Amino acid sequence: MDALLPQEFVTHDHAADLSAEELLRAHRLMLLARKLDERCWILHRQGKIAFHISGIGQEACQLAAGMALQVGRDYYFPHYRDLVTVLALGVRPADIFLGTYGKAADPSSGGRQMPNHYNLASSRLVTLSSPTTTQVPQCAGTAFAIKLQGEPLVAMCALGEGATSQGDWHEGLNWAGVHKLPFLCMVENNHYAISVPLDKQMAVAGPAERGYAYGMPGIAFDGNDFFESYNVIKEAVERARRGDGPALLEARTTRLTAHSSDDDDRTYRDRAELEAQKQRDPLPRLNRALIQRGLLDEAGLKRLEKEILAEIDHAQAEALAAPYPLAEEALVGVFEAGSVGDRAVRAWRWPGGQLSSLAKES
Ligand SMILES: Cc1ncc(C[n+]2csc(CCOP(=O)(O)OP(=O)(O)O)c2C)c(N)n1
Ligand SMILES: [Mg+2]
Repeated sequence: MDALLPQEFVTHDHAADLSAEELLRAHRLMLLARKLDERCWILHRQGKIAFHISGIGQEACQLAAGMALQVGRDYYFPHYRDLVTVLALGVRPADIFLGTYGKAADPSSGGRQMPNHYNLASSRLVTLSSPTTTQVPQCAGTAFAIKLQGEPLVAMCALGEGATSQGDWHEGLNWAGVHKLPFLCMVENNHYAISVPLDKQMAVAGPAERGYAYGMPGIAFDGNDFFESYNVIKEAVERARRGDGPALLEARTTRLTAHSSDDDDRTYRDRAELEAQKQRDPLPRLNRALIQRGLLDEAGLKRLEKEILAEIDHAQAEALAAPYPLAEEALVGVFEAGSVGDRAVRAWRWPGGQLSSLAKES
């Protein structure tokens, strides 16, 4: 069974419904994510942060997901590359730096997790575990709860194509298909799982072909084209919201960096192939689209870049000035309440999404 093409799935040009303000907001978010991502690479190479994993090249489908969901109502279980999605869902640039620097006010984990494990309770952005694919059955379970409660909501998760080889993917999609859940799975197919290429991962052209086996449409689309991505994702969200069941969305995209700051992709990736992929970079494509629509010009783009860099400087300074977690509170939120060795530990609480005062049991 071949994957569906966007034109076989999309019944309405949803992107045409986006107002000029929404398009400008979307574009600003993509540019902000790109510049923030680039800053993290610089900080890593300067030895100022320990780790970074990048969304560069994958922003169009990620942004489309962030724009298609109802913020604070629908649930999103992110992929670790989803920087622009989480910004669209309300995470602040300063929060990204708080996580990257491992500061106490990091809203994801209070500086205890690796960066990129995004979490914002008030936006129903659910943190991911480091083992890949665990978010898929968690998302299916959430979609099951939504269905039982009869709410007009959806639960969406994202992951890489390599992670679809994990059993969790099968279990989550099968459950969602059997129960016809308001569930969406977006596979960001960047054709590599660290160094392992797609054709060593699966014998089909891409994960979307597997939708048929789970009883849901599998749609392969250009994940580097914001408008096509938005049309497919919005259609799938609306379909799931009205009770017409789950969808498997395969965003064909490009990883334009090494896997992470700790990877040297020159050992396994042909430079000519990478250069060719750069022609598909989603950011210049969205820049051009807005310029063609008369919403932006070259001078306006330069001004926007300057404004965004200043915003990033400000966010970075805020995070840099923030305190680190206290050493004696290192176990809080890591272990369940009780005692660990000779230490008594209290569970982590989330009043209003903020880290609570981390008092020790006496
Ligand atoms: C269960 C598990 N196995 C291995 C890893 C190590 N690991 C982290 S990312 C990754 C590659 C994932 O590739 P893919 O799913 O294609 O996502 P991408 O990084 O390309 O976006 C691996 C093997 C892990 N985190 N969890
Ligand atoms: Mg991949």
